[in-house]
Amino acid sequence: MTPIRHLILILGDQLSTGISSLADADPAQDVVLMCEVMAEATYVRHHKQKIAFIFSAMRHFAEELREKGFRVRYTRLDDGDNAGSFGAEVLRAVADVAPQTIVVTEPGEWRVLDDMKHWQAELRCPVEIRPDSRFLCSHATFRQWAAGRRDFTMEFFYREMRRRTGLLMEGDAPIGGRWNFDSENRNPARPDLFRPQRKRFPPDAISREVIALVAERFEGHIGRLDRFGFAVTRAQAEEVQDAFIADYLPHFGETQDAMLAADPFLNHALLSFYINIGFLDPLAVCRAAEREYLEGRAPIAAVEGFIRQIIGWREYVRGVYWLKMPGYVESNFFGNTRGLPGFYWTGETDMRCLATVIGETIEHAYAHHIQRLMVTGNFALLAGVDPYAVHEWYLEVYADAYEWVEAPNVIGMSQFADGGLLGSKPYAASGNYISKMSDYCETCRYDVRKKTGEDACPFNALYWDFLDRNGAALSGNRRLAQPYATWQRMSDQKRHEYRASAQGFLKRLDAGERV
Ligand code: FAD
Ligand code: DLZ
Ligand code: SF4
Repeated sequence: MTPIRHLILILGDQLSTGISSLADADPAQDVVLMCEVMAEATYVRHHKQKIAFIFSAMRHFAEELREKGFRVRYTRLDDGDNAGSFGAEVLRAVADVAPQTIVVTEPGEWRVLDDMKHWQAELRCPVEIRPDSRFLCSHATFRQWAAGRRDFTMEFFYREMRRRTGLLMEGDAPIGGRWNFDSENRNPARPDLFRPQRKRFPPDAISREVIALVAERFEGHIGRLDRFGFAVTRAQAEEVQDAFIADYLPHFGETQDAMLAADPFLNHALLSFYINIGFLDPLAVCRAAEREYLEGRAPIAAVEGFIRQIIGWREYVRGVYWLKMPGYVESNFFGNTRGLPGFYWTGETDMRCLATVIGETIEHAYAHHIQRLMVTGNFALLAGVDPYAVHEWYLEVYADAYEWVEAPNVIGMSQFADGGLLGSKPYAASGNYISKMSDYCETCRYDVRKKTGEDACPFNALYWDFLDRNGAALSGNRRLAQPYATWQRMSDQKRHEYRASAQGFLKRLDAGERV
């Protein structure tokens, strides 16, 4: 038998045939290794649907590689000799296959890269870790962009990315004369009975087998499995992309910040799962969106808004993650210590907004951006929850969550725990914002118009208490000058009522009472 040249390790979020670890792969000389391992499924207790989605997608991808002629060594979670972690599985494979070199594309999470860096010495086999070329901005380019810069504003990074990709550009100038059309987006919630239903894929035999495995092995994890409808092959993910481009993209911006109890998805793309796992290429998705504008089928505001999320925010948060890790996830600007309220695991709260978003999260392993930011994130921020606990929750419950993208969004954008690297002010808001952008308040047991007292929307007093509590850290922030001036203008009595109302609520929360 010819000796094995490369043992190519492909991780669960590297399911792209164009991935750098496969760039020079030769089925005659190389072996691909894929493994379902307990360490990855439990380092945080991922949502059941997330585990099922990743395992099913991995199994389908292994089939795709086999059809291309590759030898794939695939370890299932329930294989008797499964060694339980990436390192231990690679060790087992090296002993069996004796490759000349182990080849892997750099992982998306710092903890995995840190572990991999020891493999060469531990396994006594050369390990080649290749850059992940699926991202448009390399670590070096981001470091260069960030070097010496005090203002990390995403908008400036985004403009660079527009220039580099040529997306929506006319020479050096942005198409339409502006870089950003956000002012034309973001309308409040409006039901649209004609919005097409989202595509769901009934589980095939592979998914059914995986779902049964997950139900048995991960019973205590959050989430329902009976609603599983994820695309689990590249072809299915492309169907989701095509449906988004045709049916939802033209209205993308309009409802970007809206929330409706009867419609968890509105015009959102539902593509993050597939882009993050490697089924869809981010640049190709953006080119497809750009084509819709160029051929007159979608307005510039919608297409620019969508492209900005991908070549702007997505690339930017990855850059920040690798620039600031390993310390970043420990950031705690406000020194918050409260535990995450129990209702984050059950949705059992009288606050309709939180009950709805958490309920949808349990059902779909998905919530859209503004739900994550302004409902679950906003509440945790106002209540003073330890940002690390908030970070772990987000990493567990969303099927698109990997630390490189989740942590900057949670620690930075949502919890302001990095002290303002990502955002110039905290995304803190009273019930008024949620009331304006959603229909949740209409059926809530709390009254959004009441400011204090037992029946008042808890977000109202918590908002002022948050500003008051963190005055030393925030009152110098120019973007908060107006709310601080309003707080100062209030009578002592009014301020006392807000504080007492917030403290009463937090006391009930800490005592485990239903709130
Ligand atoms: P759309 O709203 O339709 O946006 C289109 C695409 O743009 C997304 O598919 C995604 O690829 C990209 N995108 C949009 N916003 C962001 C962003 N802020 N950061 C990175 N990419 C973005 N996104 C994740 O992929 N994984 C996470 O774990 C994650 N955690 C988040 C936690 C919080 C607190 C917040 C506020 C945001 C988080 N996001 C995360 C970003 C965003 O909410 C999701 O990307 C989006 O909801 C995915 O759904 P969609 O595909 O329907 O996105
Ligand atoms: C998230 C996840 C889970 C739940 N399980 C696996 C697994 O068993 N095998 C695997 O290769 N990848 C898994 N993943 C994705 C990894 O956690 C991800 O590749 C790393 O965190 C690096 O981003
Ligand atoms: Fe949420 Fe307050 Fe509205 Fe109730 S009234 S849904 S708690 S914002």
